[in-house]
Amino acid sequence: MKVKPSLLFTSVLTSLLAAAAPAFAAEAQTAAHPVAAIQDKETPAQRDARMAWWREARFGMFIHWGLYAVPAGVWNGKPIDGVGEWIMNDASIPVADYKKLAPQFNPTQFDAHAWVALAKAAGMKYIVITSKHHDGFAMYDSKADPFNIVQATPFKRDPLKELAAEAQKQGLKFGFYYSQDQDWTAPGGAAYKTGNHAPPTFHWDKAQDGNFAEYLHKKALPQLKELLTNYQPAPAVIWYDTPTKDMTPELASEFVALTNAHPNLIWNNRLGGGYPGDTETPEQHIPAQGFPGKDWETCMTMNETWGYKSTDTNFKSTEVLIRNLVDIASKGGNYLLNVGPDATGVIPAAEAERLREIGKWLDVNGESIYASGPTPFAGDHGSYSATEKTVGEGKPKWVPKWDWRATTKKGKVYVHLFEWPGTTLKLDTGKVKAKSAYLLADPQHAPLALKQDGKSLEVKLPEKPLDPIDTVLVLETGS
Ligand code: JFZ
Repeated sequence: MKVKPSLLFTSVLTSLLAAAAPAFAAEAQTAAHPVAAIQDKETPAQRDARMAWWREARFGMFIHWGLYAVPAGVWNGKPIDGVGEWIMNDASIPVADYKKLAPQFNPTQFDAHAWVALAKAAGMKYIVITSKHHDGFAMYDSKADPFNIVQATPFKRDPLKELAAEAQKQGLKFGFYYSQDQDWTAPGGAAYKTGNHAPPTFHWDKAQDGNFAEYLHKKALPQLKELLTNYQPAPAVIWYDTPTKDMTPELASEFVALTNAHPNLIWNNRLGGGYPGDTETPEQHIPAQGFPGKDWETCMTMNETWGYKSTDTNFKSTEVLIRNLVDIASKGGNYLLNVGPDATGVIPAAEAERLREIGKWLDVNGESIYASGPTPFAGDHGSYSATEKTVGEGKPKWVPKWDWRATTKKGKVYVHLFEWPGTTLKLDTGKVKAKSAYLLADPQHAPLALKQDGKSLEVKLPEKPLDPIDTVLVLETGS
């Protein structure tokens, strides 16, 4: 994984991925992989065709939903630090006790139509939902393992089947997150270290001990096969997570052999075993320069947890969320924004409200986001802090400047004005030559007075922004 130092962020995963996947040339990849992946074999044109919908989508919904929504961040009356879906690990809950949550999980308010309609109202084009997280609980009808929502809960329904059908009905792409490596309730499944859990397994219950390859053969691979074949339409995305060093190239290749049978599938860079997958997955941050020349997707929480936590109300504002979406689009990436439904099956109101507000902005300004290209202007939009450092790594922290961003389409540059410059906007446009200008939120698209003098452009603007968060100025370049 060849990334600029500034893009590195601290985590076990990053270092493991870096160790497992040294920078390699495209031709060398095939040789290094026991099974050549689709990415090793396809032509650039085939890859463009496979990635086309994803590159145009720009905005997706991540859903973390599982048994952990029942304790919702509290165990034995004590609030547990950390993200909600990690409660089993963070509170060292024995396997047998965790499994007792299943009979308590009855999300009768779950409404696939409403969830998909909300994603659609938000302007999202795809959904990725946890089919099994690190706790090993399958949120679908799995014949491969009985610890699942159909067999182990009073709910008995397969919400993923309902969501897949709804997504198709409402025209959204649909995919599965699957924790292929960590599994804290299946013998042999891996566990990342938290607290005082001891190496080499970091298990906290003997019931977790076993053989990793056997776990893969008995549970993870059969479940992946179910997910790839039992759903109509077949999933558009498989989102792997947290590989460990136990995921050798040989073991990872067994996953690749399964996904290779699905030539339209897109999968991320978290399988392990040195397979780069299709997409870079920066988490909880937006890299300063994006990943030029690569497909990438920032995944992010709306508050500070992925899985529902009753105590976490620290929600980002709609303004921050819209600016993040624009910032990401201006660097050519996608935004996979998370919701954490509760144990009754409801997406928290604070999350739904923000999503609807983003959707209202996109209703007017979506043209500047969907299928857009990155900024035509040079330079990173921000600076490295002289005082603040990244956590753990100690590198200067990237501090974005939130004044404006730009996205592009053929013949157009969209200047997203976060800070209203007053009645005159001056821009150093370099090679970009504007022939005319208007505001996207102006239904008349009335032309704005404009003066271009070499590299510098001056546009006359109204006194007030048309949108308090982001008013989009369209520059028509004619080419
Ligand atoms: C992983 C999961 O452990 C987490 O529960 C959630 O599903 C999230 C989307 O993915 O968490 C990670 C993965 C990678 C890093 C940090 C947390 N990382 O690279 O810093």
